Amino acid sequence: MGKPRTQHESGTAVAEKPRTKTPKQYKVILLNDDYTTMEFVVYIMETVFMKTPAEAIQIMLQVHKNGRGVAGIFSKQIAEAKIDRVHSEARKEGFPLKCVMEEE
Ligand code: TYC
Repeated sequence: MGKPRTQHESGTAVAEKPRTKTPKQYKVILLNDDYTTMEFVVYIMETVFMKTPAEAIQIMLQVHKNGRGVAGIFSKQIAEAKIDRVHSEARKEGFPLKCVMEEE
């Protein structure tokens, strides 16, 4: 589907400015640290980001080796909610685990 077109005075069809915006997407990036256990990171990947056990381990290892990794891509509101959940569950367990969001 193309942009809506309007008939200009000249007779030439010109594109209208779009009236709706496609919502921006945000990457949730998980950061490595030396204190959070691998087991807890895998648990977070499975429960907050709905990864399979195999995917959860793969992402955790990627973050452990490279310092950061993408946990998922979401709308702003969902990304913020997931980050809050990760931080509150981690603090409850005494882990410094941190994640940040980046516009796609
Ligand atoms: N580096 C941590 C350890 O060796 C494991 C870890 C992985 C921590 C990923 C955070 O986002 C993270 N226990």
